[in-house]
Amino acid sequence: MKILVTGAAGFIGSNFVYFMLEKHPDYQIVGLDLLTYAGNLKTLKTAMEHPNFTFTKGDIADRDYIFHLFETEKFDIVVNFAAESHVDRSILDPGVFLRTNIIGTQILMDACREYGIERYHQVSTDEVYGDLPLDRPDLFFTEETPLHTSSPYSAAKASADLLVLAYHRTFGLPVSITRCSNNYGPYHFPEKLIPLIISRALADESLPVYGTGENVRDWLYVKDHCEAIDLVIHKGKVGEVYNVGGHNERTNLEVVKAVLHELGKPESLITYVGDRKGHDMRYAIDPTKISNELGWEPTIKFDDGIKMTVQWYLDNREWWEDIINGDYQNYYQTMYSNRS
Ligand code: NAD
Ligand code: TDX
Repeated sequence: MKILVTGAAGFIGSNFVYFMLEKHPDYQIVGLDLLTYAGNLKTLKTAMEHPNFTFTKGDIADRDYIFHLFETEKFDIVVNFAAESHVDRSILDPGVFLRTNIIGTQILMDACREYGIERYHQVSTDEVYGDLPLDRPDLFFTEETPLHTSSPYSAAKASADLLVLAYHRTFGLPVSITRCSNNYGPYHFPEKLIPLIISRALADESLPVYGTGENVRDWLYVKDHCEAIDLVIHKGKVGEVYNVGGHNERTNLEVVKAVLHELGKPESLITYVGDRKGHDMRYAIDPTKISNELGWEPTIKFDDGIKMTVQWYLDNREWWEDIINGDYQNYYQTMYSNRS
């Protein structure tokens, strides 16, 4: 079995590569990544030493490159993680989100049609459903919840989902989609909430919490997400969407405080800053379908996962210090100055 993993040098893609190399020692894995600001080859250093892993640098929105790769490699399964993934960046500059997240998806699926595959899997997000009100804890996103996006990022992801389902219905492409809640764990880029808080708290710097910090996210340890995708690509029904989440809802303030507690840092570092435009209030996944049909259950509780994550960042300082000492400084200035 030969699997193409796009976005392999990013957070979830790299975790998936390591997960699959261990779980399926007989599979060939080809990791593809454009190595944008979010892609980091150091993340794949150990995978590169594995005889069943190869890496190729390239752009999923480059049709000639993708078609040539598919013609040469003859993949059985394609799992598409490649994306522009940060909501705040999509508010500053939406264009690249449409190109990578929508056109890139189309080009990958065109190559699948041309050269044949057993399964095209799209890694999507709970953000395609929009948000839920804080005062209705009884409401959850199901696979039937209408798409109702808030940011250019989520609009691009939802557009891609529609295209994936259209390629199934119109061309019979064997597709599947997972829509997962917020992930956390090793190799999470420090622009995102949890690694940002860890790296800044360790330097005793202020911790920017948007608005009141009451927004709720449904956190899932990244390995549980990888397990869900592995199940869906092998046992999930073609043409279906599966929600993935572990009923781990936390307010942003609770998350920040949990990280501070693990690090032994004071809550006085918390600084309330101007809110994100269009900021979604609450995400909460109903994972009944994947649980009933495929037997998937999350294995890592949030309290354990956050301990493991903090420990990983303490043990792997070089990985994130290299990032935050580079262009990231300019990013932080642009994103967070004038935010009060
Ligand atoms: P990430 O930003 O860490 O990684 C994305 C990777 O894609 C990077 O390595 C980047 O270099 C690569 N990439 C970007 N544009 C590319 C292009 N044109 N061609 C090839 N590679 C390109 O993101 P992530 O958090 O790992 O997210 C991976 C996927 O999972 C995304 O599709 C995202 O929408 C989805 N998702 C993420 C979360 C989350 O909490 N992080 C939750 C649900 C779904
Ligand atoms: O500095 C910050 N302060 C803050 O309060 C940052 C970076 C975030 N936040 C808030 C915004 C969100 O309510 O924390 C919450 C989490 O923010 P992010 O880490 O940016 O994640 P989110 O916007 O929820 O999106 C994530 O989950 C769904 C991923 O980045 C997406 O790719 C995925 O689809």
